[in-house]
Amino acid sequence: MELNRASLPHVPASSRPRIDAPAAGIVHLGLGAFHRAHQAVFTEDAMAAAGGDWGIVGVAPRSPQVVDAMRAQDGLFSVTTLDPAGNSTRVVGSSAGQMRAAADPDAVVALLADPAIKIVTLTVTEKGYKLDAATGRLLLDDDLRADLETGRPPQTVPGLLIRGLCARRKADAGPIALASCDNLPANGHRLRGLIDKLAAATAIGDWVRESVTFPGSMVDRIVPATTPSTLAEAFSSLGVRDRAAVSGEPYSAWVIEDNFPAGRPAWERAGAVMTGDPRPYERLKLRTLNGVHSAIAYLGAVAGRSTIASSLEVPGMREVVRQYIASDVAPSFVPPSGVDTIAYGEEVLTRFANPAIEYQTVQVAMDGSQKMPQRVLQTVQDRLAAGDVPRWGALVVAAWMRFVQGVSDNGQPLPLNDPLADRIRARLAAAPDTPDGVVGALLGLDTVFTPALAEDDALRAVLVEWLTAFDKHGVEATLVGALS
Ligand code: CS2
Repeated sequence: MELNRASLPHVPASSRPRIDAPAAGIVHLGLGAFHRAHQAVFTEDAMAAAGGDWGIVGVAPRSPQVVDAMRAQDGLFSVTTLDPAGNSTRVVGSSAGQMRAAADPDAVVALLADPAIKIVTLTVTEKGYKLDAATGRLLLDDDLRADLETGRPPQTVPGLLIRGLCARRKADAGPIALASCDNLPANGHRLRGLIDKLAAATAIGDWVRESVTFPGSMVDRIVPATTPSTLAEAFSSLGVRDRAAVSGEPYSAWVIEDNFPAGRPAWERAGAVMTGDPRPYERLKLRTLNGVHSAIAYLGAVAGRSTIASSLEVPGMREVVRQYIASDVAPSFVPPSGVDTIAYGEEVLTRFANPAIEYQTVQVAMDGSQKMPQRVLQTVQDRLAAGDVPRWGALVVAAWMRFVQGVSDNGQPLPLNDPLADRIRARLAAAPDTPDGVVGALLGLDTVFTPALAEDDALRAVLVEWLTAFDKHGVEATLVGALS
């Protein structure tokens, strides 16, 4: 039997949705596993506690699979919490429709112009914003230009949003909040910056200033990609088949800037923190959790490990990561009041070590050119500006430089899944195959490294030292040797 509204009586009562089919109030762009295990759950709990028409219409940019699966299941899907003390599975009932942006962009634009829709949330990954990762400035590439300058159905996220906002203004459908839930620094400000810039080229600049807000947020939950074992676990808990099942760790957090001009779900009733300024939390999370995640992913993948938890078992790994947090991450910013970055880092390591979560190193490693700036390079830059050469931060940068060369220490291929893959490969191919050549080639990626980093001789020298050690001894022996 398949999961759908008709089969719900067969699902254990404690796993059934907490609300009935809600009317739509939110459009979510990026219907991936993270959204389903995070915003969809918070929003269901908020509606269960305080009501409201905040059903979510989920828009998948491309992939038809999740849309087809959810449609066949009346929008229902389950989330299994992977807890070493015992898993639990619940069916989430906050969906109010599914769409595919690529197949039907006009329907998405029409929805953005519907007065019932009051919020757009986004999880479109770092690269979806078309920003220069090093500076945060808009990158007007060919795709985005075509969205803006031709009448073609929009194919980029900024193009879709601008088209939707123009339609909304024309329909006089009222104010709306666009809330980025991606791991970008000051994500609300970045989204506002890019929409302002694009809106200025249309006639809606004034309307956007008056009617559109860009609440920022810090989102946090480790949600591995769905695998056959996720589906099997959902089936055994629910007794019905769920093709859209996801799983996640027990921990879940959302800190959101409270700036929703047309109202919002009572997310605080679901455990979210509503605040005037989420940026201190974003910085803490990006530099500590995500920075350390990327560090473990690159070092672990090169050392031949497939998951984050197993990478933590590489000799020297935990200690090196602790040194990175204590010596480079913690001194690089002021944490939110009451938070100790080193203690937060320890909690993060415990979360990463959860044996039930098989988070692949290559999943975290992908899109490094888009992730490294806010996760690691800003930490490095702040340490350099304070007069220190961040040895451990440089180790993480060197690990990325080692990873993008494409072969692990045991000779296995490492996938370079990155929007800059061609540029990275071309630069490496044109440079001498020496640590010095590799460092020089990659520091020349100007949308990754700011001039302050690319031109820093002390940093360059430490990067060359680490790469030399990786080449000579491999990652494992380098980590152990570095601690002695
Ligand atoms: C991870 C994040 O894949 C990645 O890049 O670092 O998705 C991470 O799991 C989440 O940000 C945790 O909140």
